[in-house]
Amino acid sequence: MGVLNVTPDSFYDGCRYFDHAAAIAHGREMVAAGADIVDVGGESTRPGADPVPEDEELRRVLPVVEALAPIVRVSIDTMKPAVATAACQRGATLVNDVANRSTGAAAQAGAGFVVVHMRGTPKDMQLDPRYDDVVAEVFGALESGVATARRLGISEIYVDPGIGFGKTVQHNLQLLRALPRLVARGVPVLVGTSRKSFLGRLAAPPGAEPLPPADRFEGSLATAVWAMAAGVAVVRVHDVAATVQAARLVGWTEPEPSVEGRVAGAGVER
Ligand code: HH2
Repeated sequence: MGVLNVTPDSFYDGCRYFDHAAAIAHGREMVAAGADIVDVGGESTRPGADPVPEDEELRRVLPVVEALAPIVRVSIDTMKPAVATAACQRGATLVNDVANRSTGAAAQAGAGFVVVHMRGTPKDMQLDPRYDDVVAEVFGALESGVATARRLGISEIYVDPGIGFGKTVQHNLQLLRALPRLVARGVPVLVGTSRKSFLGRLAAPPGAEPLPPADRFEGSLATAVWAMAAGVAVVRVHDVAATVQAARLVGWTEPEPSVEGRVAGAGVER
């Protein structure tokens, strides 16, 4: 899943694709690079972000959804049911709402739905996130989100532990370590770590400032590969070409030959 933020203020790609033509061109690039889904968003959910009025969000995303839907599966990244509905009318077939407000809109549209865990709102989620047992609490919340989505008749459902959405570095790491257990619960898992701030903190040398988003590529790829190895169904990334290459290397996107097959083959060649 390639990230396409039609925003002036997203934490990594803000402003780059705020112009519709630039956004559509980048969407096409991601498709050419191997993205199976393009996730179009018109409102940043970075920590501290201010909400965007509905009419402005619609203005940002709808032309982009409409232009890309004929060539790739489009998901709509929104916290507003009305935006989800309008995007589905323009061709989006997956609703990705980190606030889980759009379950009804997704059901009404016959779209798939991503149940995401977020503690609080983007404005306040990183102020002082606390859990007794982050893994148990996140898994529990996802389970009840899935139950709601199923009750409304949605058949294609993903769960996402919401890396960075009301979580400390340690919470994020605990959730990443627990991915195999989340996968084992049977609902396809989607994960987004791409360029997020915990990677900048973890990768910085001791005592140094956290790395900025531009320097978080290696951490993004490493965690995407970890997620693939854990068996997730979808990774949400900014760097599609590199992630697709990594997916091929570990045999994630193609069932045959397996990783073992490739390793064995390489051995024969040597
Ligand atoms: N992360 C972001 C936005 N949407 N959706 C899901 N399901 N999972 C995520 O981890 C996720 C998400 C934040 O990243 P980005 O879109 O790059 O930034 P911004 O919110 O600043 O636009």
